[in-house]
Amino acid sequence: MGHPNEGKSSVVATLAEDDTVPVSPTPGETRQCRQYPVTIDGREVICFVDTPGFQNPRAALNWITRAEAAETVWLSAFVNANRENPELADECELLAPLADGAGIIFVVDGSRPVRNIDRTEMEILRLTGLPRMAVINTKDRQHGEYIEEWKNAARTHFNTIRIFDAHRASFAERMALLESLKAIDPDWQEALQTVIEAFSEDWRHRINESAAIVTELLKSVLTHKAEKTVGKAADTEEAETALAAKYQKEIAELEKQAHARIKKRFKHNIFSYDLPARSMVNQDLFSRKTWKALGLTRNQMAWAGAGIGAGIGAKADLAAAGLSFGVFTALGGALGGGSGAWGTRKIARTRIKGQSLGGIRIRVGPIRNDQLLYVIIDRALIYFWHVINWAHSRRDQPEPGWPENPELQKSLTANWSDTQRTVSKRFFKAASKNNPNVIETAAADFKGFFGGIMNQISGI
Ligand SMILES: Nc1nc2c(ncn2[C@@H]2O[C@H](COP(=O)(O)OP(=O)(O)OP(=O)(O)O)[C@@H](O)[C@H]2O)c(=O)[nH]1
Ligand SMILES: [Mg+2]
Repeated sequence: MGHPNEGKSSVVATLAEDDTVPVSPTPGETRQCRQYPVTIDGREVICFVDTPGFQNPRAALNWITRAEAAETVWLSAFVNANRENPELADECELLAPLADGAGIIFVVDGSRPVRNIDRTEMEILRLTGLPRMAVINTKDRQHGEYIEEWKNAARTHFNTIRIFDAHRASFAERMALLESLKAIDPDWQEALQTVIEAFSEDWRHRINESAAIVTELLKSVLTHKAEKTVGKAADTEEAETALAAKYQKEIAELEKQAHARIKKRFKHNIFSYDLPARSMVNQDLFSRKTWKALGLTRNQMAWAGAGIGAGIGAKADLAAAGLSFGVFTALGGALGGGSGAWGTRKIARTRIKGQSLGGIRIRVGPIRNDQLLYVIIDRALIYFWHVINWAHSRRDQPEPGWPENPELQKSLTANWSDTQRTVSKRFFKAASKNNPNVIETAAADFKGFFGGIMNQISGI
């Protein structure tokens, strides 16, 4: 509840994690009460009600003080008596949920001073006798200078006061708000404890599922390949380039799908962001800049580029493959002779010349180079951080420079300990083998480990 345009709907959207709640800069956006139930595992755990702003609090308070009814009794009397009264119809609409026993979260904008009209609204809410919390929401973060003034004004009217940034609240901050709601009234304790537990359990689930999504992504990347058969030796070079591009596009698509799944798991429908150009997450997965952003040295870069090639064919010659994505050129039956004989691209091409072949099979992937996998992991972690830190009330686009946390501007995997890397390496190695049991065990280990990392990220 609150005055128009203070951020009531934003608080509801953030707490209920519902990005369908209409939030807008136009005062009077919310004209009618609307319920936003939170359902976890098919069970409604709590229901938030978004209300319109007070329109005529003075007239309402006049009526109430004349009404001589005790506490909550006046609420239904007020609503019944004034529904048809145009002067108080809005107040009836917003007070109706209270007549049904709802608790109150009063939202004020801490970046503006307290006015008399606000005191009138607070007085009406005090007279309800219902459990009530004041939430000081600083719409303009540069101007939080009225927070103290608001605290003093709200103290006499509310059981508890919280400063809560509706557009930036993290999961922990949301839970802290519910915790203090819990403390207001003994009758609320048990119900709110259940709500907090349900939210926390669901949060843990989501993190586990996100870890599973990334594990699956890595598994797909580790086994992914693109293949093509060309008829003539002269066509191989062009086909190789096209195939390498196709392969990269497919890997990027796999990654995109995994990110979308994470976003969905955190109930984001409209949130879409473009990170600043310098963020590695925004780089093309295979670009030089991406490798560089990870802090690789030149050598490593060269090796990384060639490494992908190296993975492409067991015998690929690194020198020959150079910095391009190497391509394993398997020759058609006519050449035969076992793969060892024509392992490198160069040899393969020489041999192709002058031979009449049944067809040339070209394959890109599966990769053998861990660097790409670490890039994918880093990007997944950064993406995950964005998703969990974007409040459902926000309708704008992330500003340049976001995230502000410098820890997230660089590679996180680069700082992993040897032990942490070992789990990943074992998984990468296992995934390239053809033994499903080995793969599953290593994947489960990695998933567990990665869930822990995601948990840490969610606290950053
Ligand atoms: N920067 C910032 N803007 C906010 C915050 N909370 C609300 N706003 C903005 O303030 C405007 C009003 O927010 P709403 O949540 O729609 O406010 P309301 O109280 O529901 O408004 P009515 O329904 O019109 O009474 C919107 O443009 C929001 O984006 C906040 O925490 N930070
Ligand atoms: Mg609203």
